[in-house]
Amino acid sequence: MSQDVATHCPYCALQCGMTLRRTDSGVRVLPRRFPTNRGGLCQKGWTAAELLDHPNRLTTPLLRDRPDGDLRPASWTEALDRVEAGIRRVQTAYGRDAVAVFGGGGLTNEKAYALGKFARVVLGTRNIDYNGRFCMSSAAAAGNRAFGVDRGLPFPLADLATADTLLLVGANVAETMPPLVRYLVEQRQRGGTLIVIDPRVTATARQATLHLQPTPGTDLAVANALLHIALAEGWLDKDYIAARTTGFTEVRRVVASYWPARVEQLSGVPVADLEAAARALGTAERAIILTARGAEQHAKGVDTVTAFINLALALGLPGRPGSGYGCLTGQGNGQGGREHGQKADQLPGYRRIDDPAARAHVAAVWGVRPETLPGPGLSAYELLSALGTADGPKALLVFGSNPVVSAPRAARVTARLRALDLLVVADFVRSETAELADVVLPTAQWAEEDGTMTNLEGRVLRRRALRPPPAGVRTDLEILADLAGRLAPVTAAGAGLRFPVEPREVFAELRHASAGGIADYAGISWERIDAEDGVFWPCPEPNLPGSPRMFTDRFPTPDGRARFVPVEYRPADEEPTPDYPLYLTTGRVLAQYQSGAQTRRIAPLRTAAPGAFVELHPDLAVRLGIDDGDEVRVTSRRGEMRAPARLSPGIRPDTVFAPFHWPGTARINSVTSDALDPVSRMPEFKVCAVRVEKA
Ligand SMILES: Nc1nc2c(c(=O)[nH]1)N[C@H]1C(S)=C(S)[C@@H](COP(=O)(O)OP(=O)(O)OC[C@H]3O[C@@H](n4cnc5c(=O)[nH]c(N)nc54)[C@H](O)[C@@H]3O)O[C@H]1N2
Ligand SMILES: Nc1nc2c(c(=O)[nH]1)N[C@H]1C(S)=C(S)[C@@H](COP(=O)(O)OP(=O)(O)OC[C@H]3O[C@@H](n4cnc5c(=O)[nH]c(N)nc54)[C@H](O)[C@@H]3O)O[C@H]1N2
Ligand code: SF4
Ligand SMILES: [Mo]
Repeated sequence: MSQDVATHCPYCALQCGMTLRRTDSGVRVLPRRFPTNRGGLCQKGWTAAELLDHPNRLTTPLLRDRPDGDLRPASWTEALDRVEAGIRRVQTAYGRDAVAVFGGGGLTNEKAYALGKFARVVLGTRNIDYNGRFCMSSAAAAGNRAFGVDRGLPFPLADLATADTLLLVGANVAETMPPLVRYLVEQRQRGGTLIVIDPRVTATARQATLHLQPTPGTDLAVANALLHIALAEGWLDKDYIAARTTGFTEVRRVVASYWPARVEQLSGVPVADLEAAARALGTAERAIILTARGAEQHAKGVDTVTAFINLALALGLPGRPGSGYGCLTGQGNGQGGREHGQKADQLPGYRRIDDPAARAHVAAVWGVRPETLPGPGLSAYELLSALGTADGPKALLVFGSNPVVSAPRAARVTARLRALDLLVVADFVRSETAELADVVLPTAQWAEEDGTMTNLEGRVLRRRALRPPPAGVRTDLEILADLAGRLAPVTAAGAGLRFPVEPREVFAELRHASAGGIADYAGISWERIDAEDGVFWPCPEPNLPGSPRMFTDRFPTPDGRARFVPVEYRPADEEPTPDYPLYLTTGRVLAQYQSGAQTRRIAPLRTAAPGAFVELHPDLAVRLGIDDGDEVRVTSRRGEMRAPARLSPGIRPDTVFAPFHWPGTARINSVTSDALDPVSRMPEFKVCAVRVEKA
């Protein structure tokens, strides 16, 4: 006997279509054709079901009785009693903002929405933020500034294959979104040019027609140089600039000083390569520029993305067929997770929490008075580093993140988590963050609940349940409803608050809450998603099509035009010194996902990627007396990590690289910088100064 359900992978933003098959011997993954993955899956997708019945799976709440004691199994009543009492105690002693919430971009739209609502109307706290701050916040801020909207790709993924020139900046899609590679192959088979900008010869860079290899943190200068050259050569789209944009004069003035020889000095990219890249972009009929974390996770990430958007606008790309700028979003619901209210400054529908009209609209949907809604709270890293301090939050509820491994300057974050009066973690495994918790609440996995996700194209799609959660496990929506039932009567809003546990009901409410907002889901229904292979937002009316292609005739800014913003290069927050002479950059490998809480538990993935490593150039290794496989220590001003050396001639000799998927002594986030972008508050994960030595 078997039963099938058509759903999507639990991991990244590509949200590959898959079929889950339930048989007597367990759950199997089968590939499924969907417009994005066209039947492809990566190794993480193939093995995703292994966590469903894994021995590490949590099926009972866990409680810690004494700060130095161990976690022990407990009943739900006991666990929720503890959470309720802890929250009340903290609120009474320190006020409502002292209870904070940390969410995740892997949560469904329904859960992200419910979590934001829970924080604002049940807890009454301004302090809610999420791991998306570590992920796409710089591209989001730059997109809002230039286009008046932030949607990862403003066009369907399939457009990539038709671009004459495709530029990938800091994106290693061959490892982070493998099924996407087929579009790159198709693009080159049609005679297209693929340009990759990355300090390493990655699996993606190996496929490129042209690879630019800058020092980490210099992409902004590279982008300004590309625009400088395009301007000098007369490749700009003057009509487009005149008709569809504002602010070009100032950008032209700024890029005038980014002549290629100067940018070669700044970035290490040869003049000839800058010229070749500018020519390929400037003379293409159709060109697409994409950024990902390599360009964005910097203390100047917003300005770096802006520099690439300026280039795209000057070439007249956004809104033209087969052309444009886009950001490759990261987590499964990286896009939707930032639209529905788990960000410190946001209300559902991508509304701003400091906008009186937005507050009035959302308050009406929630049945509360607008003045009871808190204002903007702390951003993710600022929130984590304030925990347990005199003015900071004393209690934290975590849903869908593992900051002990993934936050920058993680030793400090871990110390802050330990200083809390109450740490509650909802998860399905004992993540490194759950290990520190006072209360762990076992929650359902992706194959056990319905919901919607919004993929990297802004396409809202359906996650479908194959089976109910195992006995003892509750869904995140049930947990929030349980807590709301216990705590809501003490809020100003009283008992009239609704916290449905049925995802479909939550989605119906989300549609109302988002109506009229930037990310308008009002016209999207689950039935439509099923019938249309997903619906692209904005979609304000049930009888209107969604919006696969944006900006075709106007931008959602007050005057309908896109905005150029002049941006100047500045060095990384921490440049190498004699004591810390090397650049460190960080990122991902194919077989592990994020903090690794899920994928480190899956045997084939553990075999494929058993542990951290430090990638360094053979010339550098000789200088440091390091052989391939030697245990090395990487030290920054904040801390150290150890892992085996992996020699690679493909990395710059002034730069080392480590993946961030592992905890303990192999945790690279013990080393990374906590410098933040002034606009997005994105941490500078992608560059800091380190020393490397044989351990
Ligand atoms: N296998 C796997 N896939 C994933 C994930 C995962 O954890 N594992 N996570 C998902 C998520 S949430 C995200 S956000 C995406 C991330 O997807 P990507 O952005 O593709 O992943 P990263 O490896 O973080 O960074 C990409 C590249 O940036 C380069 N880089 C480092 N510094 C710089 C720089 O200063 N400039 C430039 N131009 N490049 C630089 C790195 O060498 C790296 O190859 O992946 C998603 N997919
Ligand atoms: N050095 C360095 N650090 C980085 C990055 C980098 O490039 N370099 N990248 C950053 C980026 S882009 C990101 S996105 C972050 C991600 O880092 P994290 O936020 O730590 O992401 P995950 O490892 O996916 O953590 C998700 C946790 O929630 C659990 N979980 C999954 N789904 C659900 C759910 O539906 N409900 C609940 N309650 N729990 C769930 C999982 O088991 C896991 O423990 O890391 C950031 N950290
Ligand atoms: S590319 Fe992303 S969505 Fe597709 S199977 Fe791999 S992890 Fe899953
Ligand atoms: Mo991410």
